[in-house]
Amino acid sequence: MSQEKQNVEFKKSSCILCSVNCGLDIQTGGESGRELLKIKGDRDNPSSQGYLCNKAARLNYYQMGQDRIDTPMRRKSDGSYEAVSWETAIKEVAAGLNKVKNSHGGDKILFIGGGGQGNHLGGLYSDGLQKALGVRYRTNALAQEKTGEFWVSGKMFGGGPHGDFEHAEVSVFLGKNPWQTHGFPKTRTILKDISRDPKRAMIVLDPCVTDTAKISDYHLQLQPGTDAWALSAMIAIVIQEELEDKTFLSDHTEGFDQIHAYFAQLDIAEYCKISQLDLDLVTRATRRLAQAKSVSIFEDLGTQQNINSTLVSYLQRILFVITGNFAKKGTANIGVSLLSVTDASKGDVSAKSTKKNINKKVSPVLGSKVIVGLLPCNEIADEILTDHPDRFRAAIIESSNPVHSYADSARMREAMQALEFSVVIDVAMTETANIADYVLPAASAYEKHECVFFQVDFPKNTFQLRHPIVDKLAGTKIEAEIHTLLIEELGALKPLHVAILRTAAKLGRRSFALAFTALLKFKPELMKVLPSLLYRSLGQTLNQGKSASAAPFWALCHQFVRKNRTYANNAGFTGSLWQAGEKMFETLLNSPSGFIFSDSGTDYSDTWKRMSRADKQIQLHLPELFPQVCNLDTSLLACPKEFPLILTAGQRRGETTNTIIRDASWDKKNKSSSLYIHPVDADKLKIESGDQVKISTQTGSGQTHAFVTEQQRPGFISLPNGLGLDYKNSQGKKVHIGIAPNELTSSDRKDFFAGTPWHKYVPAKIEKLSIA
Ligand SMILES: Nc1nc2c(c(=O)[nH]1)N[C@H]1C(S)=C(S)[C@@H](COP(=O)(O)OP(=O)(O)OC[C@H]3O[C@@H](n4cnc5c(=O)[nH]c(N)nc54)[C@H](O)[C@@H]3O)O[C@H]1N2
Ligand SMILES: Nc1nc2c(c(=O)[nH]1)N[C@H]1C(S)=C(S)[C@@H](COP(=O)(O)OP(=O)(O)OC[C@H]3O[C@@H](n4cnc5c(=O)[nH]c(N)nc54)[C@H](O)[C@@H]3O)O[C@H]1N2
Ligand code: SF4
Ligand SMILES: [Mo]
Repeated sequence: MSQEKQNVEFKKSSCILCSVNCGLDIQTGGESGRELLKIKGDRDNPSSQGYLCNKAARLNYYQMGQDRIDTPMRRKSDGSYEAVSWETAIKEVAAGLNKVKNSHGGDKILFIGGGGQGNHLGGLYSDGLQKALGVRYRTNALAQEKTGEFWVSGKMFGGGPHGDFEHAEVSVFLGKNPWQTHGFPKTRTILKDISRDPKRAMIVLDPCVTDTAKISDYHLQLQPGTDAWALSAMIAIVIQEELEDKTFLSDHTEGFDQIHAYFAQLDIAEYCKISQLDLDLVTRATRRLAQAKSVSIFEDLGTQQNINSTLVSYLQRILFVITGNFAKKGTANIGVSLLSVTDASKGDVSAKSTKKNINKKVSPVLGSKVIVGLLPCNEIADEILTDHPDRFRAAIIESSNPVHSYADSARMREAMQALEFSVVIDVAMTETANIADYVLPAASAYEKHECVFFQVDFPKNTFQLRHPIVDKLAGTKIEAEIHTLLIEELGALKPLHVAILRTAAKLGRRSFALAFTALLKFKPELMKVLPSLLYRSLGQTLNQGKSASAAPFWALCHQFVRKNRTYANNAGFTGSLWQAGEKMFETLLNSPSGFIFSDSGTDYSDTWKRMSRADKQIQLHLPELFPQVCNLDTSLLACPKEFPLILTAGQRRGETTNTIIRDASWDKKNKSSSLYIHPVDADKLKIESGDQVKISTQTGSGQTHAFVTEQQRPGFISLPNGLGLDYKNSQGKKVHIGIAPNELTSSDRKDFFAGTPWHKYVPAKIEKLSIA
């Protein structure tokens, strides 16, 4: 048998390329033993049940990427990097951060990131590092898409409800192309089911004829940026035709009277005209929705990164609430999580400080809203590039590539350079790493225990603690170890306390629990670095220390059982609180395909209990937003004369994966980087598919090839997300393919409320380049 064959084995893991994290069965091996050779869907995964999409097959380009880093690096004064030992790197990074803390305060250190689509475990540990440093401000990608939605959901429901597309009679996709971008388990299977079933319907609001729109029943192919008008018209149709659910409204909502008068007099035909939609089509779609037993709506980047994004989040919720689509099967319900992603990134912004800005939860320089603990990420450069005394002086960046993913890359590079200190923790030499003072190499998602905290389903919620399936790339460390080393170097975790708990852990879990409780009572400040304390102590007893990084789940499982005893019981975690918590923790450790940790049974009305609002009444009138709803401003839609086209800077396509897979060697014909343009615009500019074009915006310009397609709308062009990376391909050659979308975007085109950017509405022009 060849060496290669001997190394071959299938192991359970999951895909890290989008938020649904399909379970995978992966055959590992190859020369190094560290390759992901064959990738299948894992039927044992309780959430994805064997489902996967085309992108998972490319994960080896992530795992074996030539850009992987295998040693800590320090930047020299000439901008190049030198390898340094881990010992040196930890000492110098801790000293660099401490220096900023001592001279300007820990609140001048910004934390960016926290695990992207697939790796949230490091986030638990970085939380300890932040607390040890007194970091107060954080941001990550959620704060350029979902913060407006989170704010509205919080105000209206006191919780974050999600649609149930598997059971909904009518599914609505609003600026969302789930066929390509997923967003809920087994997406394509469910979309196919809906489209085949004559009793169900799909409504899509999208300017493009996407793969989702193609299989929909009602495609409202609106003018870009006009969703607020289209949704207002739909609400007005419900109200003017008296299709609202009156019983639901009187039993469960407040504020209907306050919004009723406005929609009752709204000129529906005029609003449809602004959206360039056929009144009859909008009316039919709205009646179908209003008369359905259950409706679920999914909004995503098409509206969240567009004009009026927070207002659209509000309007779509008004639409499903007035039609009674909440807390029932097939409608919006509130799931439970072991730890929510937003809890994990909330931070303690409002704690203790006497400073005015901090108490009001606003950003230090611009005074922008901090929503779910996150600063608007497109304003980060503006929070740094100023002489304001409260500007950020340092940044810790983990599993995020802000120089590529935040608005106006040139300004983000300038901001990075203006910092007194920066450190990037990543698997690859990214555009952001390439400009940091120190780069610390992390083990990949397949080389360590990992998990995600996206658990939004109802009635069952699953959790998967993935196990490492290949050896670590030599020279890398897992995030748990990196953060713990930094915390120890900062003196926030003492060997004595670790030693006490280690001894107790050897005597068994009960003894550990007693010692742990006693120690925390005596030294409450250890709460700040709890994950690292558990990692160093209890962790050493988990699978002979090989599963040490899973130790914080011991506390999380016990906490979950205490707070949600019935749900845990339904999922099989029975007995005393202690027994149920232990059982859950053991199951978590030993279920590499994942397990169901919470089951609400069949009673969807449990969603009411999960609303944090004491009165359990949905708020339909939000005084912060309703005046703007009544005064929608068409002047926002205008483009400057010299930039007459509207660009989507960052469309998801079948091939794109944010910047997680950097090496696009699988794309032999370089199809993924093209600029999509409608034949009407292409004819005017004499452009044919394959022609090189230059695209310019008010911020920057770039070159790529065109692809002429009827999928676009006239006047509306698109570039893919995640392209324009500088990477080494599998042959070790330096490559740059396509345009980095944020070379073309600006940080001042943003939502008035949440600061989310208008990346889907960038005024642009294109020219055909003559072939040299
Ligand atoms: N293949 C693939 N899938 C992914 C990702 C990936 O990189 N590649 N990334 C993941 C991530 S991080 C995210 S956040 C999600 C995003 O998932 P989506 O939001 O579905 O992705 P996009 O393609 O960016 O935008 C969705 C749609 O918005 C439409 N749109 C543009 N302008 C407007 C408008 O004015 N109004 C309306 N109604 N629609 C408009 C576009 O035509 C597009 O079809 O995808 C996830 N899934
Ligand atoms: N113009 C424009 N800009 C956009 C968008 C758009 O549509 N248009 N979309 C936005 C959206 S929705 C999103 S979600 C963001 C995404 O942007 P970011 O949040 O910046 O992240 P990703 O591109 O997903 O890259 C994830 C990073 O994690 C690293 N990584 C992977 N695995 C590990 C690991 O195990 N450990 C560590 N430490 N690092 C790891 C990868 O190398 C990469 O650098 O981009 C946003 N930016
Ligand atoms: S990219 Fe595809 S395989 Fe991977 S998690 Fe998303 S849907 Fe599943
Ligand atoms: Mo995203």
